[in-house]
Amino acid sequence: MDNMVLNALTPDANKATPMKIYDWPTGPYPARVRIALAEKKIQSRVEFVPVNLWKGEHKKADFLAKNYSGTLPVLEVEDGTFLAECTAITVYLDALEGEPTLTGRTAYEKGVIHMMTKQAEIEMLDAISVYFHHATPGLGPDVELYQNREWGLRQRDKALRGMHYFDSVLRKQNFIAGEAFSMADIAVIGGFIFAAIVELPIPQECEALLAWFARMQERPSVREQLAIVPPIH
Ligand code: GTS
Repeated sequence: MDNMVLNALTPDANKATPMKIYDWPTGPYPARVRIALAEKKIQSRVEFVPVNLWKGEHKKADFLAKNYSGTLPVLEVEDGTFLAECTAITVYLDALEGEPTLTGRTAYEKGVIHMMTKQAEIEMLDAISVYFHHATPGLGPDVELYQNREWGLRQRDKALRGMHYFDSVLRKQNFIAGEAFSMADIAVIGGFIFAAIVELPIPQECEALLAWFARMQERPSVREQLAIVPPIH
């Protein structure tokens, strides 16, 4: 095969399209992926594409073609296919390269981290998100086409119970999913970020949870992300 044909067939690393992350930089869910990228030190492999939530760009047809659910973040991998959902994106990024491992090494670690990440979403982060969209002005009348204040307030209370649950977890172990930092810690940090945005204070009696969050802020990945969101109280 002559060189010209060979060159046409061989992927050129310098010409490879970088991965893209469609997100909104200060958003609590995008923060999860940004923290994961910083932990893995692979931010330079990614180009960030802003999608303006406040203008409802995530509900427009061209974005829905990337993610049916119309939520951020979305990862576009080098071959042009899309991955939505923070957990799925983090699993993908974690498998690429680098330390620390965020999604576990053994079968048991992987299972526990997945479970605790899901609980962080159900019991805290997603509940705060529902509170934001239903019981506050949320993204504004053009985007929030249906609101149910009662449902939002119930979810706020659920999130407060979730904070007590994670406090009880952290009274027995140093990290959300055991004795190592993981994707589950990042999901609860997302909850703290959303709590700050909606001005929902973490109950002072959740001492283990607050002490854990102070430890989390010693990590550069977390500090850098918190620097661009409202102060956490
Ligand atoms: N389960 C999804 C995930 O884990 O990725 C939830 C993603 C999500 O709700 N993202 C927010 C969103 O798109 C972004 S942000 O609020 O954190 O900035 N919200 C817009 C909407 O209309 O729900």
